[in-house]
Amino acid sequence: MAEQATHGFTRRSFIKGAAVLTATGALVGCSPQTQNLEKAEPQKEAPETQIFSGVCRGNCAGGCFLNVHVRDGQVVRTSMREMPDPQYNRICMKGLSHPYRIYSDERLKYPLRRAGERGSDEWERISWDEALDEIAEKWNGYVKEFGPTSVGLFTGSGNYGLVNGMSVGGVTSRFLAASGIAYLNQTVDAAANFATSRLLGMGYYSTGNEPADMMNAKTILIWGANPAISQIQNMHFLMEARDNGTKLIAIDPMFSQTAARSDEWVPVKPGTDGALAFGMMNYIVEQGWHDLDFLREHSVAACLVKEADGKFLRQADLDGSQPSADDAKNAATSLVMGKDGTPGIVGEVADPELEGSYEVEGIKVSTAYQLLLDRIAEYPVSKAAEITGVSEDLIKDVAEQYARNTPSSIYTFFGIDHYWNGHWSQGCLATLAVITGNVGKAGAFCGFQECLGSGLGNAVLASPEGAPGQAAKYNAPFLTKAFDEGEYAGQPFNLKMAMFSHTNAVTNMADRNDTLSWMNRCEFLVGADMLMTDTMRYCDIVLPVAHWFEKEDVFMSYATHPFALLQEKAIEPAFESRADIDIFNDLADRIGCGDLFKITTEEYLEQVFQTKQAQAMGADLATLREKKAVRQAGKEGEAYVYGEGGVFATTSKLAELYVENPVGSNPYTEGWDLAKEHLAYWEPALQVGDESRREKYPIQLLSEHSRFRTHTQWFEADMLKEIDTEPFIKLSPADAAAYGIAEGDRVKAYNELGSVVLTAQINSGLPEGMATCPKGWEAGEFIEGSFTELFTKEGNPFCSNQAYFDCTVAIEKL
Ligand SMILES: Nc1nc2c(c(=O)[nH]1)N[C@H]1C(S)=C(S)[C@@H](COP(=O)(O)OP(=O)(O)OC[C@H]3O[C@@H](n4cnc5c(=O)[nH]c(N)nc54)[C@H](O)[C@@H]3O)O[C@H]1N2
Ligand SMILES: Nc1nc2c(c(=O)[nH]1)N[C@H]1C(S)=C(S)[C@@H](COP(=O)(O)OP(=O)(O)OC[C@H]3O[C@@H](n4cnc5c(=O)[nH]c(N)nc54)[C@H](O)[C@@H]3O)O[C@H]1N2
Ligand code: SF4
Ligand SMILES: [Mo]
Repeated sequence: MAEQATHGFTRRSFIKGAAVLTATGALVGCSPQTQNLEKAEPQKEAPETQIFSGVCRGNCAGGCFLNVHVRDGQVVRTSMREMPDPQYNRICMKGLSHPYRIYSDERLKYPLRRAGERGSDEWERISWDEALDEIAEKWNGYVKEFGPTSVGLFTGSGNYGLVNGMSVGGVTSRFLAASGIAYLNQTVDAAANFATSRLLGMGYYSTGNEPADMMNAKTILIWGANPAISQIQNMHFLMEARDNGTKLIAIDPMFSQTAARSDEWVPVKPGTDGALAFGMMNYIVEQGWHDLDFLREHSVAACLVKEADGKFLRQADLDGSQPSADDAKNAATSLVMGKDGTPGIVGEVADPELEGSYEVEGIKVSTAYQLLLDRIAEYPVSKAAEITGVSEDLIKDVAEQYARNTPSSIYTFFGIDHYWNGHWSQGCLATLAVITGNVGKAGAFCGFQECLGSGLGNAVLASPEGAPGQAAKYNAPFLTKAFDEGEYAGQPFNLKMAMFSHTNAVTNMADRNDTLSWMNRCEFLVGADMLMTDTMRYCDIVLPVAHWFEKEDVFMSYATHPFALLQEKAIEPAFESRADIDIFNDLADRIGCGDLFKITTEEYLEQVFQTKQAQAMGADLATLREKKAVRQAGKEGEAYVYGEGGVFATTSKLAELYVENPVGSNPYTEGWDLAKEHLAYWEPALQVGDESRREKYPIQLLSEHSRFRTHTQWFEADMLKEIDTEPFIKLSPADAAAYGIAEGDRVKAYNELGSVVLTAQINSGLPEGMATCPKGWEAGEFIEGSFTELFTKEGNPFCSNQAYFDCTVAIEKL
């Protein structure tokens, strides 16, 4: 029986864990936790320290470049490594704590088979062959009997490396494509990009301007983001820009750490940002501060929309023919109205009409811009003020600064995304940017100030030639419904087995009890992780995965810097852990897709550097191996700008503030209401915006991203836990007084879905009716229950997403 220490860290479990370490002898005397200073032999000669290049690559969006210091085959410390452009030199406490992760007692050491009830944490140690054979036997059996949709792979955001990670083109996407099974989609962070991308075309992992470009903006609205905590590497650009005269305006319901460092704070009511953007647009248009040239030349504003079906008018309509399938998808083939009353193709008519409704050969049309103006007219500043709680004067002031003190950027992350109405509000922000021409220029962007989201792996690993591709995509929030109904969005549903890799789904999905309930309806669960997480604890077989420094990789995806970075293999995988790519290679052989899937790290890296994108970077693998860091886009001193010159990556190359063919991500298409999807639109949030719910569950419970963790990652780094001792619920002084709660009291927060007990802190940055709790704590770390029980999985009927912030609870003092 192999013991795994649990993180409900009792002294007994610590001793048990230590005993296992002693028994294996593998790391005794070298890890920060097992070091026994009294007994250590003085070292006669200090062993030589080797330094490897490393990348910190969880989901904090940082991708910091690290030195990994290795002595005698052990990582002894990490330090910041110089980037080719020193503006991007960064490391944080987490980056400095990797040795505590590598040598943590929570590390999974061997393959394990469940030996008690699911979740009971009782295990038996098995060999890799036993584990993989058993997984393959189940897998092959289910696929044979029930077809490929009976096995699913669930991935999260654990590692953005291209070889061993889960970013587009990473090992998990190649495996999905080659094995042809179902993809279990966590549906997280899926509203903001969905909305902005529809208008500006930057893809799911949105590519923004390079972070250094913030220095070029005169005004930055920090809107639904808290970079002081959640993009800490970007914060210095904001601070330097501010020193340089850039006006920083934080739009946030709470006085966040970022708001505290901004010039102005706009306390908006949660979930009402779309209405605020509408109010600003209303005032901007009234004052004539919008950019008519930009709208005409770089957007679909002048395109004529048919009243009958909401589609753009094309020459084919006038000929009585059907537009070709390609034309029907491309706004660039639509007609605009010339000043002489003759329609012509967009881009070919000089100075087309932007406003108005017309009849062209009996067909009633309006310009897209006219439709937008009609929508904007529904939100006079007074109405926006009433909805958002922001005064009329402040709305006008922010609108004026944004539209006139330009170039302006909207720095946003996921603070708006995490509401049920997130994609609508976010679409309003992007529309505001387009109508003022604040996109596609130095200092102007709306979205994430980060670079090259999807990376180069796309072309190579994602889908090997001849691969069947994933058999189905199941969005996690609908799995319980699918089990209940035996079908998923009208298709037969028969999931029997799920594999969890790069995810801590149990702790991170909304409605923890729901996640556990659908997991328990699967007959067989497999997990692959570095650590014994709450998710691994419920699996039937658990596979130990190598830490980031124990496997070679290239990082060129989700980061707040523009560099491709090399992760050298600095040490051997600890215990019996293995690199993801090796695990998936062996599994692929056993389930019969080895021919399609199999690839070595070396082959993969070579293929990446043969792609056109890599060649455009002007670097090959040898150069990356030599320099360890290569710029992917932009130049030093000339930051990369997305959509430069107003040429966007949409099909039409235009900013599509009217979406002709909206396609939702919610698979239940009967809930789609296209009337809400063509243009900027807003309606209130689900729980937070529901006054009657508030009578029973009056307090909004917001999740804070923690400085000490990236989601659940680093929970195992004991050193950080000495600083960040327990998850607190932070209450506003007004609510604390109303409930008689003092700092340090125990508080229960609950709603119809579950409950949690934790310690209170009082925080005067919070408005009445809003509480926050740091996310990423495992159930055993709470006094009782778990914070992630409380969040609804109910998503928007058009855009599937987890609305973590759209949550209200009742609280009581215990
Ligand atoms: N209540 C609430 N819940 C939330 C949120 C919230 O605001 N409130 N926020 C949500 C958001 S924005 C996100 S993005 C999600 C994140 O959810 P997850 O993606 O589940 O986040 P992590 O906790 O980082 O879990 C990643 C797991 O991958 C493992 N891992 C790391 N590296 C590797 C590797 O190389 N190989 C393998 N196989 N595994 C590896 C880690 O040990 C960890 O267990 O959480 C969401 N959950
Ligand atoms: N240290 C650390 N960094 C991280 C992560 C982590 O776990 N730890 N996680 C990473 C991930 S996956 C993500 S998704 C990002 C998230 O990046 P951010 O979105 O920047 O993260 P949050 O800290 O959630 O900040 C959201 C802000 O929006 C505000 N907000 C809440 N509701 C509303 C609203 O209705 N309107 C407006 N205007 N603002 C609102 C909140 O008060 C908060 O200040 O962080 C990434 N970076
Ligand atoms: S956790 Fe994020 S900010 Fe900290 S070192 Fe790692 S990548 Fe950088
Ligand atoms: Mo996220």
